[in-house]
Amino acid sequence: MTAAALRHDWTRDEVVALFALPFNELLHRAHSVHRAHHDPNAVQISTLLSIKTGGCPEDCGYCPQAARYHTGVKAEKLISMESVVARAQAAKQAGASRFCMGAAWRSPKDRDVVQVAEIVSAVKALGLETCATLGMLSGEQAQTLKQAGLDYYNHNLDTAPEFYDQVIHTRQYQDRLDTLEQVRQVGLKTCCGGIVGMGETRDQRAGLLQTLANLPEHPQSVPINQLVQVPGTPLHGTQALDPFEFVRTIAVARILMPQSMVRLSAGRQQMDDAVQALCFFAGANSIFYGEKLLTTGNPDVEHDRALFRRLDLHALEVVEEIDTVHTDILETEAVGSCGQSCGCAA
Ligand code: SAM
Ligand code: DTB
Ligand code: SF4
Repeated sequence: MTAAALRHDWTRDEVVALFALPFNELLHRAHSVHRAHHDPNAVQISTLLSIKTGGCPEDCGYCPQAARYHTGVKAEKLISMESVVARAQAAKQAGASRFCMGAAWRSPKDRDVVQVAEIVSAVKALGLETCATLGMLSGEQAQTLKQAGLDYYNHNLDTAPEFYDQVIHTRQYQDRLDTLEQVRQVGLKTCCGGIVGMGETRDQRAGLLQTLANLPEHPQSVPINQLVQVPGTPLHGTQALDPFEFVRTIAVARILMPQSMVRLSAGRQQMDDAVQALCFFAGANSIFYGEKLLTTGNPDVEHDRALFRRLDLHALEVVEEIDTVHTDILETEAVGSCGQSCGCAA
């Protein structure tokens, strides 16, 4: 399959029809799109750190960091630049190419953004790509972060517009779209996706992906999270999603946003290795790597290394828009951009 033109005019019916394809047909189509745009054996590695944990005033029904739910997460202040840099250094040594910093804010104060901007510059100086997720931003705040060297801003739409008010009541869908617009305006790349397994219908899963694909630009990174059910949150006890429906969601995301990195995000610890393998076949090409997400667990590093070996996957390092392969950490072969282990410099 050759690379197709990017579309921003998907109808709900078209997206629902993709979900409804026979499973093997859907995976074949998604994998064909994947191969036309990406090395099918390369997976980008991001490490996540919570730089300001808990005590959030929002009421997101899935989130252990909302102050109003009794989840056992202790509210903490913004951590020091030294601690972040030490964790970023360790992440780089462990093989991560991107370091993502998350803060449990509804929207940061200007003085918070100044502090985070200093942290971003220090992490960037280590040679890592930087990503931050701090809540809603003004245009000026986005500009401050851009100038500090931030590469990506993560701000998820989380679900379909029509399901949003069943999950979150303290802000509107439009607020999320507005922040994404500010972020794009200053030239930051967007990392934007959502959560599945929150009790939404298939039509609503299609609605999330339709909205993401119809944004003015496809988000460069699309994190697809499976709800991590945390006791004390309103969504704890929601009926779990059929794993094959999760794989379908990844496949449809790949078809709709062919050039984006589709990240198999939260929920991997609860996911069977075989399901993860299907997700990589269906077009997922990015993961969070490291034992913790923000407050919940992620697979052990050793487990992920073994999974990469079993599936012959290698870590992708992105250097100045040119994809190269990270060879030293995850015990992979050097691969030229021709996609083969032939030792060529292509
Ligand atoms: N406070 C900021 C915000 O909401 O944009 C940034 C941090 S927030 C924790 C980042 C994202 O984590 C959320 O948008 C949501 O998609 C994801 N998330 C939070 N709790 C989750 C859970 N229990 N399971 C899966 N994803 C979750
Ligand atoms: C995203 O889409 N998933 C990450 C990251 N962006 C910030 C967060 C997942 C959080 C899972 C729950 C927790 O660990 O607190
Ligand atoms: Fe706060 Fe973000 Fe959690 Fe919502 S998802 S409660 S905004 S930390």
